[in-house]
Amino acid sequence: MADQPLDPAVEATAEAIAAMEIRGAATIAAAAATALRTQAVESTATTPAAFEATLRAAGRRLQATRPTAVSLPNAIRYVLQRMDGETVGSLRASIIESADEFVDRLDHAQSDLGAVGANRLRDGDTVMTHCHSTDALGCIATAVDQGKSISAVVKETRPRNQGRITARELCELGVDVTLIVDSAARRYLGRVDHVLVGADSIAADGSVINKIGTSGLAVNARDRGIPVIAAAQTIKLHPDTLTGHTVEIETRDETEVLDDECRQEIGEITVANPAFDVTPPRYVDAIITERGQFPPESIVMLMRELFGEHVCEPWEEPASTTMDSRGIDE
Ligand code: RI2
Repeated sequence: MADQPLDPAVEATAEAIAAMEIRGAATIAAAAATALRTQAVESTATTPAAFEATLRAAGRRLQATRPTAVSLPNAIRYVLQRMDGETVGSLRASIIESADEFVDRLDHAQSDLGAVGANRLRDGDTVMTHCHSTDALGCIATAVDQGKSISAVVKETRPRNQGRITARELCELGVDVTLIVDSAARRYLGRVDHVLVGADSIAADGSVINKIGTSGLAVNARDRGIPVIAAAQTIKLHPDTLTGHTVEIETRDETEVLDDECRQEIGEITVANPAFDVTPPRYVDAIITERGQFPPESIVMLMRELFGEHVCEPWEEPASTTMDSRGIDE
């Protein structure tokens, strides 16, 4: 069966995710689902098998862009698992419907999660944030909507400084913001009531995989007696960890840390740029999801309920590609 070309929108989305022009776990998930939808709408495949193969190829292209945020494969799984039909038209309709449904569920999940998270925030509280998380900001936005006065100490979050995005968005909400460099965090922990972070993946043991620097912040917060909350929609739950797999930590280009000119001035060194780290569950007080608040150790119950025992990878080619599921030779 000849490969159908991927739609340019899929390629453009994949490149934008890899370059972090599209970033943030939930935003990446929505972009991937939307790209699959576009692939379905624009596909020129004339047989059901060719259409399915192209959608799977699009899924693989999108999935290969960033390895740590499980919202990406979870989004692709949601859409491709629901690809169903006997004709190209009905297959296309099933992808459009499931992609739209996925994006709609994301929006609802974030607002439901925000309502749960806001319950933890009291009028007059100060929150310390790390990186930029739409789920974490959703909690603060809801608390502000409820009339609570919230202040924030916002970590800059080297090397890409996503804390500045957080500072700007919190400012727009009317939150009083103090921006600090990452190394000032311990000094300011004594002035905050909560550490509130997002997540790129949650493992079955309750570990929180989030932007590099989260684990050190959580250890310091525990030492100071400040509760650590991770805001994470259930698309951040990593099903592979139910069967013993670990979460791959993305390593990004060293030029994010040091430009070529600086590097040449310093001399021959190794520059390491891991994008994420793992915070063990003992440093996390609560994981906030759209299904409620969970102690990290009990998140595995929710994962089993949502994913069951068997997690499929619908972007992979079936074992035999010489004949499609209707028994038609390709
Ligand atoms: P939301 C981001 O990763 C941050 O680590 C953030 O905590 C996480 O995604 C979750 O984002 P990156 O894409 O889904 O900036 O809460 O590397 O927006």
